[in-house]
Amino acid sequence: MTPPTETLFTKIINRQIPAEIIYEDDLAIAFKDINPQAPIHVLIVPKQPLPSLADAVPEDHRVLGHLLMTVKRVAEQVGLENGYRVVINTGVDGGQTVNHLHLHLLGGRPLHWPPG
Ligand code: IU
Repeated sequence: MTPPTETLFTKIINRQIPAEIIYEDDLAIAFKDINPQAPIHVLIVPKQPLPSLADAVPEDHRVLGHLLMTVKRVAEQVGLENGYRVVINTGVDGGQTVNHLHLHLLGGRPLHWPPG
């Protein structure tokens, strides 16, 4: 299990560092990725600092469901009517670099499969 640590995402949530925030509610925040991998690349982040999906417990089901519904809402908000991809990099082999759970919302061009 990844030890809980404060990451830059906590600082974004607390407005200690800037980000282009496009959605926020009690449980989640969404902001544009600083290094976009597609024309639209948004991160959906729980305010609760769960390090990764691998650290989730059954009691987290409400926030996990909320995150997916937030992806859908944000995808509609930014006009991704042709479809999109949702990615949760998890752990070292999953390519996770920030130890605060986040969902990547990618779209605005046809996306290839499989990913690298
Ligand atoms: P990953 O799944 O942990 O690899 O994704 C982390 C993402 O967070 C990555 O796409 C970064 O560009 C992005 N990011 C950001 O948007 N703003 C930040 O301050 C930091 C990382 I640190």
